[in-house]
Amino acid sequence: MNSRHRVVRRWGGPLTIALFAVLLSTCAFAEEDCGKLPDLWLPPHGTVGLADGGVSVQETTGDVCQGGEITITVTVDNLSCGDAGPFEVRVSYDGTTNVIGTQTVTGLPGCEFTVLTFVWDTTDAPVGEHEVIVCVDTTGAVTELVESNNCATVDASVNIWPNAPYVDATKERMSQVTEPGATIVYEVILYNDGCADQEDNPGHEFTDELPAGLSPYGTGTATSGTIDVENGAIVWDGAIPAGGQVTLTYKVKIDPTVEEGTEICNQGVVHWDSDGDGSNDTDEPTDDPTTPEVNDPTCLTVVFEGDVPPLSGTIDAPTLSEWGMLLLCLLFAGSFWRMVRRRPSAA
Ligand SMILES: [Ca+2]
Ligand SMILES: [Ca+2]
Ligand SMILES: [Ca+2]
Ligand SMILES: [Ca+2]
Repeated sequence: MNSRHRVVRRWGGPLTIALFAVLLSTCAFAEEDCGKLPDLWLPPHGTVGLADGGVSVQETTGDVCQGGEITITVTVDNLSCGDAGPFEVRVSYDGTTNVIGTQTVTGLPGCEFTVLTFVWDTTDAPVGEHEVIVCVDTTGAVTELVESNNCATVDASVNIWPNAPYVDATKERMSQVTEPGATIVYEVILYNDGCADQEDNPGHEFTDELPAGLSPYGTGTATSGTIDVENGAIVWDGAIPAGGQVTLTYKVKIDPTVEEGTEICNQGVVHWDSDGDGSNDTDEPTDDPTTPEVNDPTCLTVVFEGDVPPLSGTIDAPTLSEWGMLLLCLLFAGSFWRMVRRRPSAA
């Protein structure tokens, strides 16, 4: 399973954090209700300095296959020294209307915090990437110093994967020299983020129709399955296990007559089975992983080798320094002297 980068953002804002720092000193001395309004908020994950050395936890247990459970942990803090009465905490996904769960907190004294856990049964949740959001005092039961810091994003990219294959691919050019006649190596990675294996179904699982100016060259390799050339196209047949990947490597030759400056772009296509019924029904183009654009072709520009400027930072071949030359001369002179002296005794 892909472990996607998790982002925690949209927390109450810098003002709330500044206020937290100021009120922390007040809280240190607050034994009783100070007469101020309470202020509920959701301190960013890892925030230290909560009551009794507490540290804020705002996280999910991460990606699951559809039907699996995601546990969501949230920390609600009362930023002010004023006590808060009962209030509701609601966790939702992709906005505030898709409710995962609601819990009632009976009250939160000034400067105290509480940790709640919610369990998200994803049986009926849509597959794909979701944002998990938590909001406090959703019914407006508590009058607070600040009302605008009551929602936060717990996880901006938690994935629910289908119980079927979910296949995508990257295609990267591994060769630097792009002159006419040069050999170019491509590496294609086919990966299956779904929760079911992609089988070797009827028809190819991958094809790369080479554009004008490129021809297949040599034999490709695959970490599993069978790679071949068919009517000038690279083709692959095989299975991709759930959560696994297959790497294809193949070579092409740039046509010797291609003009300098020509840009040659193309993409491979994965053919996969989105509903797991044993027939490939979905085509997905490859992505060039070296560019920020998604699902973009992999390109090269034909450049004559003689025109390529030397790599910056290259160093000239080392030359002997003057001292080195002097030393070398002395060594030569020394061995010559010994040779001359030995000759009479050898005779
Ligand atoms: Ca608040
Ligand atoms: Ca096949
Ligand atoms: Ca299918
Ligand atoms: Ca790209």
